[in-house]
Amino acid sequence: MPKWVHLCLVAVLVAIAGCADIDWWENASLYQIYPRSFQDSDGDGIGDLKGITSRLSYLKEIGITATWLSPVFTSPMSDFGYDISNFFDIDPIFGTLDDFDALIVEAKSLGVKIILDFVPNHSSDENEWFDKSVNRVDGYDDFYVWHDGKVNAETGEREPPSNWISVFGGPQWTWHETRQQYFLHQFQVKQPDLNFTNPMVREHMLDVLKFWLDRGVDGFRIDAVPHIYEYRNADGSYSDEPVSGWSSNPEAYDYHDHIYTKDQPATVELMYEWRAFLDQYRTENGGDSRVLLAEAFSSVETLSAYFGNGTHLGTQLPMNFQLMYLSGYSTARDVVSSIDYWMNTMWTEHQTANWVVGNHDTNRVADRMGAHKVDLLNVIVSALPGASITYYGEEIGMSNVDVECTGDSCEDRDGERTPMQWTAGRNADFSQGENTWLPLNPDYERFNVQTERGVARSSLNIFKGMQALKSSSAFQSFKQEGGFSYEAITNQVLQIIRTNKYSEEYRILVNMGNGMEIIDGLADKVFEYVLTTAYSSHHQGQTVDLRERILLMPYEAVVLRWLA
Ligand SMILES: *[C@@H]1O[C@H](CO)[C@@H](O)[C@H](O)[C@H]1NC(C)=O
Ligand SMILES: *[C@@H]1O[C@H](CO)[C@@H](O)[C@H](O)[C@H]1NC(C)=O
Ligand SMILES: *[C@@H]1O[C@H](CO)[C@@H](O)[C@H](O)[C@H]1NC(C)=O
Ligand SMILES: CC(=O)N[C@H]1CO[C@H](CO)[C@@H](O)[C@@H]1O
Ligand SMILES: [Ca+2]
Ligand SMILES: [Ca+2]
Repeated sequence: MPKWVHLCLVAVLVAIAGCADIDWWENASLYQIYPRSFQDSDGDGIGDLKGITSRLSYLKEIGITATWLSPVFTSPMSDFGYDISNFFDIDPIFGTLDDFDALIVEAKSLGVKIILDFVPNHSSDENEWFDKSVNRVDGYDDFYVWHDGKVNAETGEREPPSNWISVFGGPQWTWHETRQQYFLHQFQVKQPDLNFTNPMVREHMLDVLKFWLDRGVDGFRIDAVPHIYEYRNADGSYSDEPVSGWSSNPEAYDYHDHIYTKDQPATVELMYEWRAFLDQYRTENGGDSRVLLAEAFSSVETLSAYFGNGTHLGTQLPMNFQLMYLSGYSTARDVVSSIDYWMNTMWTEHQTANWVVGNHDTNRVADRMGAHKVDLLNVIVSALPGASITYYGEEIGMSNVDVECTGDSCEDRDGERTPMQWTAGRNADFSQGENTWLPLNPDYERFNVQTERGVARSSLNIFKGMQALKSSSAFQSFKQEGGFSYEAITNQVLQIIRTNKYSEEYRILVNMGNGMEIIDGLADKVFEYVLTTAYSSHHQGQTVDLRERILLMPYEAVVLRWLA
């Protein structure tokens, strides 16, 4: 049985505002830019803000509502900007505050929203706050998580307060000679954790949010949300975390079950606090809703609490990574399970959905699932209700590069961070310089924006076609009359149906498998092909009688329409 979800009914019960009103983020097409790799404007081989500004019209072209930028703040770049030394400024690598203001002006004139990456889980150890805390400057004493450690009863030696292991491996506690205490760092040593139970820390963070809101940003993507709080015993000591059984390496993060350092209940309250702050800001300053995206690799139940609990609103977009766990072997039934995992909880409780396709920490779809499935995933996320979140380059089918790791400036996540492929020209037009900070994928002469604009069923044109459908009346109506359904009609064929009150009906069929599929008697109507992918033997405008049969080629996706 298909899973039909009639939304108007639910929405009417929930919101007096009525089911026709949806806020911009509810069905947004979001796009993540990794600033080092999007566009270089000054020839140093590293992408920057001026570069992004010069490419914003491209986002408009492909139907993007809002883009979120990985960190551009001042940083010693020990973790590529996820270690912030000044939350109130732009790193010179990326430009200046003036460049940022110019970016906002251009974005506003194009109608593309800008979301900034916000990294509250820690600061850089080169941040002046840390320096003040080390030296116990009045008010900053408790800004970070300090502890004397404990004394080993047998040896009499000093030991860290607990056995906690950092996300990148090795102890979470490091001794600080000057202050003569341990400090906590859930990530690198150069990333000391802030003490979020300290109201002054929270106030400083709200100052940061306000600073960027005043400069015109539309929201924030909050990094590493589950790691914000740690559990401390009433007597100020810390308990050891139990062995998880998932790893045999005692130095590895997975060696422990993180019951004291992840998903602490106070995290949810912090999300409510920030949401209230953004809503208040909007009340005072007008404009569209400001949004929070939360990066949280947590259970859907935890994400549900982030979204809100009935009395409090939280992050509008707790990011849904389910589709990122699919592999090359995933069948249509697997896709349905991934969709179910979210819909059964988040849609049922909050009528909200978002679908992340990729990010800067995970292999690209072409590598995770295979190059022939890039378009399939792009079709699926646009066909599902809610917001889609695309990592730059996925719309043209970019793939990972085997980056050879030499020196300390590269790491294993570089493969999916290579420069954006704009044209078949030198450096793919990413940079006019001699070298680029990471090598370009040698396939850029084939997979690039300019070339793909001219190829009828290129990844780019399929992406654009799906964006156009997503914003069309049938796809907008997901909270109005009508609804949508999804099911695996065979082991390998996924069907998504979208209908609206104008009696339009769309059927999206996706063949995840490498075999041809023939489906008999799927519906009692004749449909028209409105979009077909590269492996398809049919073209836009042709019709198919679903009372008889439809044939799907391996890895083919089609969008069919029936008009009463
Ligand atoms: C965090 O700061 C508060 C002061 O606001 C203090 O009571 C608490 O002990 C500090 N926590 C840690 C772990 O240092
Ligand atoms: C929602 O969360 C807040 C803050 O934790 C809490 O005070 C409130 O009671 C919760 N409401 C419900 C309905 O659970
Ligand atoms: C979201 O829906 C609105 C209408 O409610 C529509 O105008 C807009 O284009 C849709 N956004 C996207 C990205 O599809
Ligand atoms: C979940 C996670 O690891 N999030 C971020 C928190 O901070 C580290 C270190 O800066 C980042 O690398 C992570 O992306
Ligand atoms: Ca540059
Ligand atoms: Ca923390």
